[in-house]
Amino acid sequence: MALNPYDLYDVRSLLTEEERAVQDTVARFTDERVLPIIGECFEQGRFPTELIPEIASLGLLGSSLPEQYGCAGLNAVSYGLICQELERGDSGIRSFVSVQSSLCMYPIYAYGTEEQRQRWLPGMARGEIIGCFGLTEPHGGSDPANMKTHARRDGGDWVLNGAKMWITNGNLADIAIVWAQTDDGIQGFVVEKGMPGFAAQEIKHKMSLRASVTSALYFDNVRVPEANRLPNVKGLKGPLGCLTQARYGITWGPIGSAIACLDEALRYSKERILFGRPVAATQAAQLKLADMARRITAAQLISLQLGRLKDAGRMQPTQVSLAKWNNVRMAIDIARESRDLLGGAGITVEHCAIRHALNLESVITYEGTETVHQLVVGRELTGINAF
Ligand code: TGC
Ligand code: FAD
Repeated sequence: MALNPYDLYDVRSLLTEEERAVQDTVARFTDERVLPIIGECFEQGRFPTELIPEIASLGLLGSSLPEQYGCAGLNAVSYGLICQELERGDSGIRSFVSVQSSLCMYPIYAYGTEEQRQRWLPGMARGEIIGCFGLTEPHGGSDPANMKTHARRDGGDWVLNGAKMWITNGNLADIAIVWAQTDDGIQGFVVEKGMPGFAAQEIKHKMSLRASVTSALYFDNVRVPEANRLPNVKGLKGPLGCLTQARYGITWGPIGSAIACLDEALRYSKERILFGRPVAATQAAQLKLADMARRITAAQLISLQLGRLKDAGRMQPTQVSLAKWNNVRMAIDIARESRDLLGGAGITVEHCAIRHALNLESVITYEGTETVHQLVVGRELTGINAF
């Protein structure tokens, strides 16, 4: 029996029935709703907000959180499959879901009070309240410990000053999870759109993640009530704990981009006749295609095992770093190689390879650059901190 070229090790057979159903549902959404419009959205530099209600009704926002907050209560592997199928469409759609789920709903759930959970999570699951996550600052995102944004206690309120840079969903968001230095260490605050002194400015002229909103956030004496402080975490481990959740999903997402690019390269190279035979009949093309399948297979197995560890409560941040590094590197290399196999046709948005390759330039940078993750693994091996 012929093997599935996008799943040579039949990783799907390791999934439960529920996990397969989740994957199929999101795959259908990507095929029917994302792929027909995404090239144009990328060209126009537009995030398709019209998809938000459907994304929400499929249960993709905060999908791992409990049902009592209006969420789907799915396991980590299902969340990974959601990321994979969305990113097969575009990294911008997966980014939207990652930020809402892992970087905004998760900290409210994990670090917030019951009142805060009830106040925000059900509306966020319905897609009626959109969040963004402000950690990175203009002077250097890799080193968030050097945070300049600060919050000063003033009576019953906090007064925030500072700026955040490169914030996904910034101009779409109704609330921002903002991390700020205080006299008592780094703390998280829920800043609401419209609070005086809070402004978001969209970053234009991007060549990557064009179907995603990216913004700078500014805080000029923004008065935030104590009720909007997330009380159950202090220190850098607060935002880093959210990053572990989001990075986990990002290990799966680029598998989707890579599968889309392999699919396109396979189809194109079988149809394109050069020197009297299909490009796919040449040894050079087959080496490239085989290498793509090899790397996708390894990435699928890494993410599935990572997901099983997460569901068993045994996943370690270093394991996430290794997977994020490996899988994004795998996908960006495959996207570039696929673009090459398409020749000149590969430079237009009618084909997906260049769009994925350009998007992955952001994915390899955000949520910890490739270098940051390599150094995390190096520190684990040697016991020496090289940052
Ligand atoms: P260190 O000072 O040693 O540790 C501080 C505390 O944090 C704990 N910790 C973690 N907790 C959970 N998850 C992790 N991954 C953690 N890493 C560390 C640690 O145990 C400690 O706790 P405690 O109790 O002892 O205080 O910090 P470090 O030396 O490990 O960190 C250095 C470094 C470089 C790894 C870290 O600063 C880092 O990861 N930098 C990269 C920053 C980054 O990734 N920013 C991403 C911004 S958000 C984003 O990009 C969203 S894009 C989303 C999209 O569109 O999809
Ligand atoms: P820098 O930290 O200045 O890094 C510059 C270079 O130095 C990199 O190559 C890096 O690998 C290298 N480097 C860093 N440390 C070392 C070292 N010790 N040794 C050797 N080399 C090193 N942030 C948010 O908070 N929220 C968001 O929603 C968000 N969304 C984003 C969306 C997009 C499209 C992009 C591009 C970024 C987003 N980010 C977000 C920011 C992202 O997390 C940062 O860009 C990333 O953490 C890197 O920070 P930086 O851009 O300041 O680069």
